[in-house]
Amino acid sequence: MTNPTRNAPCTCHPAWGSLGGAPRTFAGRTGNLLHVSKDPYALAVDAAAALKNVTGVESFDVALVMGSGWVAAAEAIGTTVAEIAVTDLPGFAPPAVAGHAGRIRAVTTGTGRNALIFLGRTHLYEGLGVEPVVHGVRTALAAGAGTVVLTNAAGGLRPETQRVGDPVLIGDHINLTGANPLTGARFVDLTSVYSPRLRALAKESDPSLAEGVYVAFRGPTYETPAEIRMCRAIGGDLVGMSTALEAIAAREGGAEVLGLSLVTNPGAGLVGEPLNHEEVLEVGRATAARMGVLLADVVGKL
Ligand code: 8IG
Repeated sequence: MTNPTRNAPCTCHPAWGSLGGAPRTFAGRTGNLLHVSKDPYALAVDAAAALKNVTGVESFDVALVMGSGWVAAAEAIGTTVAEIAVTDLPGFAPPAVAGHAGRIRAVTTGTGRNALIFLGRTHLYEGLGVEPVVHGVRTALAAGAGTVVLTNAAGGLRPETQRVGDPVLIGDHINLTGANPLTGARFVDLTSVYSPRLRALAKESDPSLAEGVYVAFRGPTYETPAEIRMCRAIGGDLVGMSTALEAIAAREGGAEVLGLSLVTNPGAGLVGEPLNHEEVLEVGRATAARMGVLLADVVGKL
C-alpha cells in the first residue's frame, strides 16, 4: 500500500479545502521532497560551493565571525578580495538587528592566508531555530577553514576586575540556551572547546588579555539581576546570546576555535543602570582599532 501522506495532497483541513485548483504539496506532509527540506550539512556544502563561485577563492584557511562591536575591526585583518551579502548564498537568514551587517568578506591576510569574515551572525533569539545559527560556521568548514574565530559583545559578570571596552578571551562556556546544534548520537568531546593553543597565541599578542567563562542564553531579553547572580555563582565571567552553539558546531567539524568577548556592559543589577543595545554598538566603535590590531596579530600567527 502506498503511503497516503507521501503522495496524496491532503484536503482534510478546512483551510485547504478553499484553495481549489491543482493539488498542492506541503512541507509538513511531504517532508521527503528534496526542495522542501534539506540536510543542514548538505546545505553548508552547497553554500561553500556557491561561495567559491562568487568569490573566486578556492578554499579558506580561517573564518572569523564578527559580533556586535567587532564589525569595524574586520578592516585590519587584510585586503578584501570579494564581498557579498549572506543572502547571496543558500541557507543564510537575512540580517535582523541594527549594527549586524549580514555580509561575508573574503580577505587575504598579511601572511597570505585566505580568511572568510562574517560581518554579523544569526542569533537563536531570532526564532529561526538552531540551524541558521550555525550555518556560517558549517559553511566555513565546508570551504576548508580549520580555524574559527568567534567574537561577540557580552555583559561582564565581574565588574570588580573587568572594564567596559576590554576584550576577554573565552576559556570555556556554559550553554544555557536550551539548544544544541547537534542531534542524535553525536557525543562530541567538549573538554577544550576553545583551543588552548590559540588562547596562548592570543595572550602572546596581548599579555593583558583576561580569560573567562562565557554563559550563553537564548535572549533576546537581557538577564534579571537574579539570573546574573546565578551566572556568577556557577562560575561565569561573561554573559551573552551567541557563540556557544557556533563553537559546538565548529568542534563537531574538527576546527580549532578561538573565542573573544568585548565587554560592553556590566550584567544587569551589578551596577545601577539598565542595559541598551546602542551602548553596545558605541563601545564597539570606540574599541574597533584595538580589536582590529589584536585580531590581525592573532590571525597572522595561524
Ligand atoms: I552586549 O548583559 C551584551 N549581550 N545575555 N546579557 C546577555 N547578552 C548580552 C549582554 C548581557 N550584553
